[in-house]
Amino acid sequence: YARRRATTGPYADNLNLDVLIVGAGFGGVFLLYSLRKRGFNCVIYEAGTDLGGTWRWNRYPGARVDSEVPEYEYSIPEVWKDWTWTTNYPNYEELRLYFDHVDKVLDIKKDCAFESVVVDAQFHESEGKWHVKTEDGRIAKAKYFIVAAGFAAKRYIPDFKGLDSFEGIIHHSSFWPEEGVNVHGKRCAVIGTGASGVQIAQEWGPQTKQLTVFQRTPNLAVPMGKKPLTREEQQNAKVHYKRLFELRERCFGGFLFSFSEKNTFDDSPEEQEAFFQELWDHGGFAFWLGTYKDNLFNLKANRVAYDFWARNVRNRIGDPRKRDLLAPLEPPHPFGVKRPCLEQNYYEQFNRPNVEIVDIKQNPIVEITPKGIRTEDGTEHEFDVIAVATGFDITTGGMTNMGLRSIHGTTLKEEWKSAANTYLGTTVSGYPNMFHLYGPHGPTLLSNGPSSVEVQGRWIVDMIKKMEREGVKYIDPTEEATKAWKARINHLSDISLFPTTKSTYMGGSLPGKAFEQVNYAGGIPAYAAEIRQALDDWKGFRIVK
Ligand code: N01
Repeated sequence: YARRRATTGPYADNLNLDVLIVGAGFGGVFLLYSLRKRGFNCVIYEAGTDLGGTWRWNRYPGARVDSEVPEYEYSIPEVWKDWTWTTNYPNYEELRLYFDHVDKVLDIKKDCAFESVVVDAQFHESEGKWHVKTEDGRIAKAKYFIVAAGFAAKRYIPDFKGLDSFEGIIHHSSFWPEEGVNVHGKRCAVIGTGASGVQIAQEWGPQTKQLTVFQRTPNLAVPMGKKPLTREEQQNAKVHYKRLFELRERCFGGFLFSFSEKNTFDDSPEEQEAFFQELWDHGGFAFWLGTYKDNLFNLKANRVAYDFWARNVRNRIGDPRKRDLLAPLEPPHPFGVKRPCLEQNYYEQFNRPNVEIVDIKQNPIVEITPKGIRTEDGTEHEFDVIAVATGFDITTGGMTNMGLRSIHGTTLKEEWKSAANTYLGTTVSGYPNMFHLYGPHGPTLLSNGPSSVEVQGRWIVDMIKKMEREGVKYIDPTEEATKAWKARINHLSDISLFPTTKSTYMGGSLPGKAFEQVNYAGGIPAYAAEIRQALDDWKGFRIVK
């Protein structure tokens, strides 16, 4: 507490800043580095205890990134030139070491106040400054306020009856104990089969006495293709890095591949099979974001991809009942409208005698009991450890839960109850000089994080530079521009198959949350071009000097 009440430095009360950033993950760190370099006085407020954002919180067993080296890192040469990964898909521990390296090179932490949870923030028009309050009562003022809280800042735990009565160990995937949980010889459960649940199950299968996966919807997971990387290979590849980092911003999802130029039925069935096999063997998201360009638009075409997926996965599962639950012949939803998880040997886990699956769509969880989980059919499944991998108040939750108040006195939480509204996926009307990134209405969940963050981050830096150059006190996006952007977000989604399915793209699992697209679905290159336009002529902004 004494440290937080310092008179100078990032923990000081009454800080007066150019820029206050919330979040010390990929986005916040990039902005601190970029703005500080240009002479702005910036501080990061971070709820956690170190850099790394999602990789500090998501330390559940098996947590591993789903973008391949070197997609998932900064394009900053000082950072990549001396950094070496051990594998092409690093785990959370290695990503934390990466952030230690980033700090060593860019000296980030000296301007970070950790364990600083923002509870109230409002822009004061007369002063032209944000007043931001933390949980422990500190106040900071800043001309610019940047929310870089990420898409997974607010975890979602279903309101299961009896949740507190469980006598064993129970944790949400994004709040796993730092010291881990010993599951050897234990009876364990995983609730949820998103990327977190799949990764936990894959890790626990070989370790536990008994593992039960509670599945509501099958995850249409695809092979990760994880392999070790040597220092030499990476050194050799680094001559191409500059070009690769430019290339990733020209690819739809900010990965190093884009959709094919072809539609599915441009190819014969034999050619389709060969193409899918090539993507499958490549591993990673190639089978999703490197496939035929009509896959996410044409249900008939999508079915061809689904059938290839199901054939390949079903071959890996011995038990017919488990096979039908994990990879049904009829698609639970079109392939790729929910983000597929990258797996290594997820499906093989279900060939182990100790691994079971319960279909909670047919037989829902009715309560958590002192001994375990009771399902509708009356069975009480007994456990020592339960992992709740039920996701987040996805994408919008970070912004709606930090006490943001508009200049009209309304709260963002109330305003966004029925629908999120932004302009360009970086600003919100009524919240002048506030920018957000890797959140609502950006490419976010449809993209590789660092690519999105750098595109949006550079735009924010350029906007702030332009404002300073032109002596602007504040900017506020207009209602009209906001409506037009919302229409654009909806249009890009409505022409695709995304609205067919409830998913993290369409607002997520949280009961009562609006069913609507919360990502820009037109891809990173189109997004970058659209937001650039507003820099030329202030299009869509009210300007106050
Ligand atoms: O969460 P999710 P996540 N009762 O929302 C189920 C990314 N990520 O933490 O599909 C029972 O995806 C829900 O079922 P359903 C990831 O890509 C990336 O896994 O709604 N079950 C679903 O199975 C994603 O964008 C990485 O029917 C309930 C699961 O819980 C985001 O983070 C690793 C339920 C939630 O899945 C979140 O992923 C981890 C209920 N009441 C995460 N409510 C990598 O980089 C929900 N579910 C590898």
